[in-house]
Amino acid sequence: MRRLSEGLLMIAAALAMVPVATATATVRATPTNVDVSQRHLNESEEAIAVNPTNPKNIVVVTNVGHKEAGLTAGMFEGVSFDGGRTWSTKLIGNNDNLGDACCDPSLSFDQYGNLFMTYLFQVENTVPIALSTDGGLNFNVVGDIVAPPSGTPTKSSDDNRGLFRFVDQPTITAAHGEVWVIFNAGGPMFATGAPVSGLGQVGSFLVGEVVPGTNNCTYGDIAIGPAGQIMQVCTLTESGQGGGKLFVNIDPDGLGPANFGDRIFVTDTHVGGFDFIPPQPDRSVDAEPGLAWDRTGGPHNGRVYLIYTKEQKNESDNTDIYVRYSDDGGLTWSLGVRVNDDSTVSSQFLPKISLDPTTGNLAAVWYDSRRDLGTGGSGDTDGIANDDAQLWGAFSTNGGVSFGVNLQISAGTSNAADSGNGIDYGDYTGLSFYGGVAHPSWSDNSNTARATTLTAPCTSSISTPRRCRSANPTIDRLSVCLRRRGVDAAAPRPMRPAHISPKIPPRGPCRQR
Ligand SMILES: [Ca+2]
Ligand SMILES: [Ca+2]
Ligand SMILES: [Ca+2]
Ligand SMILES: [Ca+2]
Repeated sequence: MRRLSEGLLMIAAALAMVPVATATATVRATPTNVDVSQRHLNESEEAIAVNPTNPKNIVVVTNVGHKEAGLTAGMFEGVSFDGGRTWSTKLIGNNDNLGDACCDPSLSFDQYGNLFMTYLFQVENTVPIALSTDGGLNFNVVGDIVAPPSGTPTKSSDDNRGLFRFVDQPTITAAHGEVWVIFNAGGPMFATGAPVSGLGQVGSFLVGEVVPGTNNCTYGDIAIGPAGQIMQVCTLTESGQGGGKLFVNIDPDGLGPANFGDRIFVTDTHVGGFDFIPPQPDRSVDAEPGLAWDRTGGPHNGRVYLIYTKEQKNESDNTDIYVRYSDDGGLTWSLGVRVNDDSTVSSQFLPKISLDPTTGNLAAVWYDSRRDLGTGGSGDTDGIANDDAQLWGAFSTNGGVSFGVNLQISAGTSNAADSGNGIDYGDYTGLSFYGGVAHPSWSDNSNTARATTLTAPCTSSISTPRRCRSANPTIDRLSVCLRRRGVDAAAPRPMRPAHISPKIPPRGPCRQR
């Protein structure tokens, strides 16, 4: 987060165990939601990761509202060894061995069972890398990414202004014997990686490099391809409600000597860096692009997926979730496939995508206001349309060509403003898909004003139906079937000059993201 104030929704880390069926869709009931945090204060911005060497081992780390908790630093952590049914919880980064953690946790397990975490400090403009080799029970800092030595080539002379003046929005990804972290370094994106050869065997991080053409491009993700190549995505610009352009850059040899190449334009989103929508009225949203790269060796091996939010008409608040994919390493991209299958003009926002490394299937989750028409009922807390939300999700079993009937994952309906924390749900949700089970985590205040971290062991069986042949179609599902899935087929628009916005000033103890 970084642009942060206090409080939020209790995070319900919903572990959605969602085995993906292959036949006609059978959407089961909303999965059991598990309140991971069990705190009576706010959490936001959930990271979640499933251990591939023990899929019953799941870890959630979130922001907490510091002021309301009387804290100066710290994040919430939940660790499960029973597939998410029960959790041991504690605060970390509260001036313990992880230092003064502000926020913005990002987690990634690798194939050895290493759990990497990055986050932001309250004070220092460096980015810590922490490692756990016991399934999240204990972390130690194994790296602290600092500004490169003066004079380090950055490929693009315009991109090194204010380097490490602040740091924001770090993301970490580990796979294929590498671990990579990327973050906004006070203007441009800055990336570095380290080799990993086994449990606890992590080499030194590279000096790091500025990613070309990424000044004021942020809020993105980083992914590792089947050959060890690296892709980053970010969204221009850092601020404002208009514009919204997604770019990717590729480092073709990962830890090898080649640097990230020039940026590649993917699509317009109409979602600015701080785009205000009724269900996220205090914090606003960005397009929150995310990546997933298929390394399975299966039929779509090498395909890289990009999820993002698009506002249909700029400032209409009708945001939708789209996925595109590339089969040539990011040079060209498919048309966007709309993931949310509602027929409303409500907001869908803060998407997350995850690829099951055991199958290549995709899961996606997002907050969704489709059931808040302002007419009461379980989807509306206050008689006002499009200001309440639930967590919804969908699967794709055909390489992102289409997504299945959407599933309501959160049992309750949340109102972000009611949390009083100033940053609503924060800037992202969590999702980890492994072994046919998707584990989302999100902020939820459906039972209290504060936001708790929920997870939902989902045992629903859903698929990617192309036909309406359900045995027990509901009205909602019929409406899905009667509507053609939206395809974002608009031709790319000519690029406008990048609008360089003034930086968002610091707010509160944590600076703006
Ligand atoms: Ca390289
Ligand atoms: Ca907009
Ligand atoms: Ca919408
Ligand atoms: Ca409402």
